[in-house]
Amino acid sequence: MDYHKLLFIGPVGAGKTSAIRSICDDHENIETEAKASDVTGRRKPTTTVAMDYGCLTLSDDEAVQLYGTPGQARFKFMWDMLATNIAADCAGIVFLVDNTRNYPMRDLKYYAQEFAELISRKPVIVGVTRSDLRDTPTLLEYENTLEEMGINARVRFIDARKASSVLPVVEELLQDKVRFNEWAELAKRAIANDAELEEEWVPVDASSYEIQDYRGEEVVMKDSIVDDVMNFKGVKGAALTDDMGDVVTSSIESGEVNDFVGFVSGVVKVFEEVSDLGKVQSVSLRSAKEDNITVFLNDSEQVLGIQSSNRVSFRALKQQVDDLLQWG
Ligand SMILES: Nc1nc2c(ncn2[C@@H]2O[C@H](COP(=O)(O)OP(=O)(O)OP(=O)(O)O)[C@@H](O)[C@H]2O)c(=O)[nH]1
Ligand SMILES: [Mg+2]
Repeated sequence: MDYHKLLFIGPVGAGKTSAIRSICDDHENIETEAKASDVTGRRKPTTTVAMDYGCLTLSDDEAVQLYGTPGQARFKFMWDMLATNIAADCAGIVFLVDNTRNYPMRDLKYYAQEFAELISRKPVIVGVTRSDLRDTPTLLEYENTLEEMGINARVRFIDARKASSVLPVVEELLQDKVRFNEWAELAKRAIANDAELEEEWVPVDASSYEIQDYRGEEVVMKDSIVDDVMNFKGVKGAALTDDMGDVVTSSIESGEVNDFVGFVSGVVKVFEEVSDLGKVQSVSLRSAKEDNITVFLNDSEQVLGIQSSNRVSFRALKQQVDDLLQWG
């Protein structure tokens, strides 16, 4: 049997697990799903903690092994393991992006950077999911962003729940690399399977699948964001302040650090006025020896300060906070 590998990457909830489940043999994939105990759970009941695996048999002597990454940055150790080891010899990458997230282009850039080495030497198709719920950004915007990043990838809208939508992407990535050529037959069977899958996966409690579509409204941080942030690896404390710099809630013991977080909100307003750099989203004080302090500002003029170990990457922290802000 000749095996070909494909790797599915992309942000939380983009549909990596769903896509692998939809096309693998008998939908018998291996998932390492955990009940999403954090804010992800408000959007979907489970999240991948290690990896997804499924096998798609093409013929008696060829099969495709489908690997999926966890989307959450706190399971990042698996990204390396998949990209440099388990799926380093993959035939291509399916890069899924969720069109309903607040900043899909930011997601695209973030995961493109994290998987840059693999992306530079493999064919990539960007599959934009949930376009039935939100049709912007357009494919052209994705194409332009990819071009700016110097990434040569095709972009398609896909529905990760449906084999009939995922299979053409698999075909596009593999057609030159496999002997198998009965894709049309496979697609026909897939359409039949889609109906089966829909029956199988009707959620019992439909409300848990409800999607809060972000359409540019203001994001308001809840007090509980402090507890949520404390679950991030390497975070030692968090403080939420109002636009006057008064602490609303904090898990940071040092009064000076709390004051500093509040102080930043005032300074940033002045900074935005005198510079023409536009809106400041975060300010980070990085230390070579001690903890870092990062202050995130949002449109509601609340301020979230995070004290974290200097080993925590700012980019990973920012991505996690972004995840919280759109689901919190
Ligand atoms: N409406 C709609 N829902 C979709 C589409 N694609 C996927 N979904 C849903 O989006 C959710 C995706 O969840 P998962 O497949 O667990 O996402 P994931 O990328 O594996 O997420 P993590 O493992 O947490 O990183 C599921 O509830 C799917 O049913 C789409 O095109 N439209
Ligand atoms: Mg998953």
